[in-house]
Amino acid sequence: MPKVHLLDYVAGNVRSLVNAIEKVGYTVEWVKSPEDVEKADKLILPGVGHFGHCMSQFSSAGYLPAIRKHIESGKPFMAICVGLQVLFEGSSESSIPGLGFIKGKLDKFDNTSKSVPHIGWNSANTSEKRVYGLRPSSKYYYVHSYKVPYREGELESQGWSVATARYGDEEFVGAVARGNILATQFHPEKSGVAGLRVIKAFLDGTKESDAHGELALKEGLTRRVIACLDVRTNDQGDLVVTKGDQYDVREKADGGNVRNLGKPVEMAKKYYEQGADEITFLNITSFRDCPLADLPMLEILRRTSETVFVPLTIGGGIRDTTDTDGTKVSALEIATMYFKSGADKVSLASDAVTAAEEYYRQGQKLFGNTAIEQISGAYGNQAVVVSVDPKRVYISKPTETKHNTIQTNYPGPNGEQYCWYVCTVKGGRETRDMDVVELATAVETMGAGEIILNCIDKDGTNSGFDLELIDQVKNAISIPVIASSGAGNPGHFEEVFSKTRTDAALGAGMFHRGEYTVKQVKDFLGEKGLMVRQFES
Ligand code: 1PR
Repeated sequence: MPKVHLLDYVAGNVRSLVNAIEKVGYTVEWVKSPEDVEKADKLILPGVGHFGHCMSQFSSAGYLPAIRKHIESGKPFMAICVGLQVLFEGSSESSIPGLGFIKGKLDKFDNTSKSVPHIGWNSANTSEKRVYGLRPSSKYYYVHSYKVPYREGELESQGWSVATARYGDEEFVGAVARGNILATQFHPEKSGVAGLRVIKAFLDGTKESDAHGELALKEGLTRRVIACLDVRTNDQGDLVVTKGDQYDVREKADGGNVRNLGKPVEMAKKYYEQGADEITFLNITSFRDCPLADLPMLEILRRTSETVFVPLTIGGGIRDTTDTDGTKVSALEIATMYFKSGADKVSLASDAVTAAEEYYRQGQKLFGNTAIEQISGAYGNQAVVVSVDPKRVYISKPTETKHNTIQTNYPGPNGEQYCWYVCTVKGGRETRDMDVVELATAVETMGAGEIILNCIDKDGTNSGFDLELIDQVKNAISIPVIASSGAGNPGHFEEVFSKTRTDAALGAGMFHRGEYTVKQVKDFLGEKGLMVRQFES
């Protein structure tokens, strides 16, 4: 098989990129030192995390002259995400200058009217020719807070072909190509078949093809539909996808066995092929008493990332831990194991609540020692999700509590008109004196990039999402929120997208029980005029 060289300078999920390259018929050779760059014919620069961190990693390892030489020699060069960003002159994210191959600077998305980071599937519109297999009708997976603003004609006058995307009212650069260079702000390795096509076109050297008269669509971000798999070992010791009713995963009949809905890797693939925009795995029992290196979720991620080319999130048990042999292992080290196995994001729940309690105890000061700060510092905010497990506490009037309350249209058992949402830990088994607004704002400050907003009252009820909860949290933070718990039919997805400002919506039981497919949900959203990405085969 023909070879491509990949620069091994970043932490993060490079496994998916390797899998994607292999999928299109190439093998990967790692570049581990500047000398190795000379051996490369085709070179790919992956990128995650912070602009300045990325540039300083480069220069301290002595890569800059070697990369410059490779590019100037005219050999094929591809850069992804932060890889694209460092080709520019600089970014407001850092005072360290970029490589300056392309004129222009990055700035941050405006978060006054939309969530930042920009996470999800968006366009890469090219105006005339189809560049490296990019199609105006396809969607690509983006995850970033900083962007190159698009100003018509500016890059084109320097000879670049430009693909653009729109987020809110901001138009930005999705990809650029010129001569031997292709750089994408989106992650082609996470963009399903559309992304694989771009990687293949680059590796095959197919720079341009006709656009076949497709219209360049100007719309932006699609509605993200996520399939969530709660995973645990059942009483027979098998790893199964399960699903609780208000977090109770044991059958009412059938001897109280753990509900077994299928095998994690197979089900993830099925949802990918139905068009799921992301897959989330929650390890709901954290597999106690197992050496960390053997964590079954590592194997699940490795296998899933071979066939599933959309973002994978893993949650459960991400906290400072003592291994079975007594070795202390930090949450950051556990997260690193997951990223290396194919995860794009890690999700923290109980540990986030403990960290938030400490944050308030210390007078809302940060010391850099929480798992959220450490993981987001190393891998970027976009890699850290906090999964929140709240439940309703009803009260007659707001003065009964110091917590953030709402007036509810669904009164409590004694006709209470108000409620607040208490945070829980350990899968809902313990409550804490903290409300969901306090938790969400604290973890946003610590560097979380996204919230999975579960709701214990709604979980497994098939009665729709808790719109009041989602409104309360959306009004408090500006990072993206994934609505979770209660989805029972496609109409519930339409409802949450049209009545709240949620950034994504997640379903579990209705998919696992085979009541609806992800495709049916997306078709329904499409019929209702909401933009979705459809699976490309
Ligand atoms: O505390 O960091 O070890 O993380 C544990 C993780 O496991 C948390 O994210 C927590 O939400 C999850 N978890 C723990 N126990 C359970 C349980 O069900 N017994 N599952 C559990 C949470 C909630 C959702 C679910 C939606 C949608 N599952 O993710 O998939 O509610 O369900 P639906 O569409 O069928 O209504 P840590």
